[in-house]
Amino acid sequence: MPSIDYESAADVTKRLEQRLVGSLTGETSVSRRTVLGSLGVAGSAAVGLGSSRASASPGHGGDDTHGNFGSVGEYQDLDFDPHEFLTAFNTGDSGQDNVPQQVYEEDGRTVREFEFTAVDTTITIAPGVEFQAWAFNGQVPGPTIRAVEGDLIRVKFTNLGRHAHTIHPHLKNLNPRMDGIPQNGPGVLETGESFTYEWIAQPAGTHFYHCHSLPLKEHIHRGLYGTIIVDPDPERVRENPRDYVNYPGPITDDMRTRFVEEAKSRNHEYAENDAVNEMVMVMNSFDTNFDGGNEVYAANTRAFAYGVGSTDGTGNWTAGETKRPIQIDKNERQRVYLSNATEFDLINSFHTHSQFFDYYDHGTTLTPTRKTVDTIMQTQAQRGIIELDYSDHEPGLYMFHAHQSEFAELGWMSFFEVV
Ligand SMILES: [Cu+2]
Repeated sequence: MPSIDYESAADVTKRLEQRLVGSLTGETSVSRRTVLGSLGVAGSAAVGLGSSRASASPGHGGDDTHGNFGSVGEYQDLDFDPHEFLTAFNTGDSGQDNVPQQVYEEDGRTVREFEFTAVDTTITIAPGVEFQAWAFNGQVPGPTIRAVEGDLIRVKFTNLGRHAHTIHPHLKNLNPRMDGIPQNGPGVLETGESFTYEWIAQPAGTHFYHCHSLPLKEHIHRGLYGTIIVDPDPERVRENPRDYVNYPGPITDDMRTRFVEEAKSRNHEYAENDAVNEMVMVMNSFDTNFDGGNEVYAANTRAFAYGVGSTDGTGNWTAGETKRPIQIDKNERQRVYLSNATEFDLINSFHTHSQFFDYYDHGTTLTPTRKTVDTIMQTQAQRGIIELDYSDHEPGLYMFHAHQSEFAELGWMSFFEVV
């Protein structure tokens, strides 16, 4: 048997997506069991896709199941691109067009200022499948904020949604007014209200922000969350190396030098960081029928967005193709900032095929908290850094996905394309 090739990878992506989309668009009250449990039910539900075919055959086997797929093969809403989002860091200096931002000095401190709005909007979570979301700057996940340890992050927030919202950051925050909960500071912001949050970027690591209005799970599940990356300051690392490692022994000069180098590789203002391919993945989920359980899972919102679509097999993707693996250079160090924004399920996970990786829990240490593992799990709001080395691997497709296997079948399945 050949190892996984483009055609079979595209086929498995297509089949899973077809089954998921078919069930969701055909049955308003579809449960995840419907998708996972019975292909027969999924097949009959596919009648609702807008096709006149009354007998869409059940999932596996028959080639004709694929012929019906073209109408929903592309995402309709192209405003949000999971592939662009993957590497979109808003630093104040540069970032996304829909995130007004600037960087300046104030009282000897670097300020990174961002304008956030909360809006009610419709997002696309699978081809032809929409979800009524509440979203920061119109997108789910919200924009990724990136600062350097010790900077001031200033977020001018205006609520343009129909519900009351806040922004609560998972940072070490010394001022209760800035905690973004209903009980402190400005409390919840009603429609049309504004508040400027100010947070010191600390500690270094991968962090999370989300709306903290009640009911909390609904405000998070609807889409009001995102990632804050705090780059370590190499000079602070040189002075206080112990703050960045779980290591009780003596710190030698060699170790100190190594930690400083590692910090530079994490800091977007240093050339050492250019050598690392950095990505942001937010594991999320959608309860499309609001029954308290998720029907769709994804990394960065769109089910199977990093699966395999049509290609010529050499990494050239058809124009307009929205479903494609994440292409990486095998000689480049790979770093994933991963957070878990999944509601209704206690944990989510990340598993790599044919590969082991280092994991830095919360990203707050410069040495791995787990070394050489192929699966990690994160509870809600937990996050961390995953670092991968594909230099030994042959070029080709390497799958990664949630290893709650249900989540993988319901959208959280992806590939790296190593070139
Ligand atoms: Cu809210």
